[in-house]
Amino acid sequence: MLTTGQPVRSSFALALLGTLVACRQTLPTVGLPDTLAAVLTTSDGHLVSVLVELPRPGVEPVVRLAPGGIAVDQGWTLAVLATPNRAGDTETVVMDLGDGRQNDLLLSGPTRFESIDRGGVIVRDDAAVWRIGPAPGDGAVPYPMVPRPGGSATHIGPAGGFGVRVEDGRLELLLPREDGDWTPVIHDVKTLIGSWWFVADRLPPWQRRVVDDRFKQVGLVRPVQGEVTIDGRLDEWRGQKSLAVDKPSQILVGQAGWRGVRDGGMGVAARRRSDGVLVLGVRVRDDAWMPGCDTLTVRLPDREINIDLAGDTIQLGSDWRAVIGRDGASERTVEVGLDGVSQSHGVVAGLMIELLDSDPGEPVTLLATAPWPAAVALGAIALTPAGPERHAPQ
Ligand SMILES: [Ca+2]
Ligand SMILES: [Ca+2]
Repeated sequence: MLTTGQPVRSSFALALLGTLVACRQTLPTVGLPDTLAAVLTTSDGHLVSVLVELPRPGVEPVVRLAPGGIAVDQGWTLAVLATPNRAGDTETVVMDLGDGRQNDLLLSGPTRFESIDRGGVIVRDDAAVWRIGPAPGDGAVPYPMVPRPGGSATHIGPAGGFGVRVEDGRLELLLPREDGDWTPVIHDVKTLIGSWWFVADRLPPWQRRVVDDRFKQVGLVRPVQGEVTIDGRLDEWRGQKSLAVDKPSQILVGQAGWRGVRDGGMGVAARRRSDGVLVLGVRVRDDAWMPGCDTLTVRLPDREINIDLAGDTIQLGSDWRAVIGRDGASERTVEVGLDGVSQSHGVVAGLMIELLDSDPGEPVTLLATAPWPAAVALGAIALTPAGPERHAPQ
């Protein structure tokens, strides 16, 4: 139940094989899936959807997350939103994002989500297994076959060997070139509801829009050890890799009005000084500066600061300070010193950096390093080579 689209791809593989035999060519890589979509539940029971651009050797995987369950496969996309209410019931919305059909249903009593396929979502309650489709007004229909919950799924592509599984609370991928080694990508996972492999460039335009509108990239700011003077000048950061925030998948609000990297974008890096202070170095690019509106926000789970990019120095208490410099007309250089902020496994938990770009007569654009604070923890394993330390299962 966990793989769909196999017949399509298998017949494609057969057709491709026929062509190869006839032409005596080597196997091309065109047509191999380059993206994984998965819907999963987290350890705290939330439905979360993930897109992973398959990691290549030496290149970090790009992980994008969306709240709720969104199944994306070559040719169809289905969304499931499930909200438990106080009575212990679950308000469920199943949407076919291709034709706009939407089915709202209240599922009474404890409900477990088992899988998603083109026809809808499969759920289980105390009594039975049910299918809920996207047609408005349709109820839950008894589902004859009991799907296997979670576990691993393997996709037979033209080269074979793709796999996805949940192991010890981690979503892991198997890729053909990795000699049987599973790559962990997401942390804090309870169950795998469904997974699909596809070629992103071959998505129809409407599906591409769904992907770009709903799935947002998770980026981690990883501090390195080093000294830095908080003066708004980024000279000493030269040579340090920064996290670029300048792509549509990093725009949380106002994607339609964003006109590219010159309109608004930033690069973020971090250092941990020997005195323990965490320093962020941020280079912001904008085509029009709006005093009081263009704002850099540093967000941590228990605190946030808003930095007006038209200012020069902002002191917040005795422990946090920001200094803003200028580099030509279109760039601001910001250094932010944060005392008392800890990190583990090379990552500051829940750290998000946002840029609010406001231009005269235009709607605002909000770019961010991650879609929501908890997403940083979920995606942390993908972006730190060793991943968080995990205890053996009890
Ligand atoms: Ca400096
Ligand atoms: Ca702008």
